[in-house]
Amino acid sequence: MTMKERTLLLIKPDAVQRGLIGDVITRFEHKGFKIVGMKMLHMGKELSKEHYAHLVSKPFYPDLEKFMTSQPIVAVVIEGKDAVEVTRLIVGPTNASKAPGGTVRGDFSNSTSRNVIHASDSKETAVKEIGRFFRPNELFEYELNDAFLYASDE
Ligand code: IDP
Ligand code: MG
Repeated sequence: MTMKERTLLLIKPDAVQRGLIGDVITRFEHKGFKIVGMKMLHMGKELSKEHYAHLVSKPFYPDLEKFMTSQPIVAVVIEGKDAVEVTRLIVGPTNASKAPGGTVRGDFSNSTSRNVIHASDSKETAVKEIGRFFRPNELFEYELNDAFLYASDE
């Protein structure tokens, strides 16, 4: 069943440092998703431990936390048809070295740990993760339309 959904993206420090914020967001706009929330923030250690709770016991966690808290990130909520599943397809597999061309990770990274972007992995996770990064009044309801293209310049 197709559904209007929201999901969370995090543009990771490597992408921010490399000047890829716009390129990454463009992929989702061109696919037809609507941006309904967006902010730059510094992820603290506590937030990292909460966000990556499923990975805290892994040997690579200390490096992941150091990386994710090292520089600002950009959090984006997008909305559209089957947003969670379709977004994961656009993002590509975790190991960017193996990610197909055409995916964000396949096109912009060659690393598992510095893989440009996070995307929620299920509808339930998406709801939790959006609530972790955004207050309700930081998310917006609006219609996309082309009326501005016809605005009078007089
Ligand atoms: P995902 O980002 O594709 O959902 P997760 O398994 O949830 O993948 O892992 C979260 C993040 O942790 C990855 O995007 C990557 O940055 C990092 N990570 C996952 N597995 C490894 C690993 O084996 N080595 C180093 N970093 C990893
Ligand atoms: Mg994940």
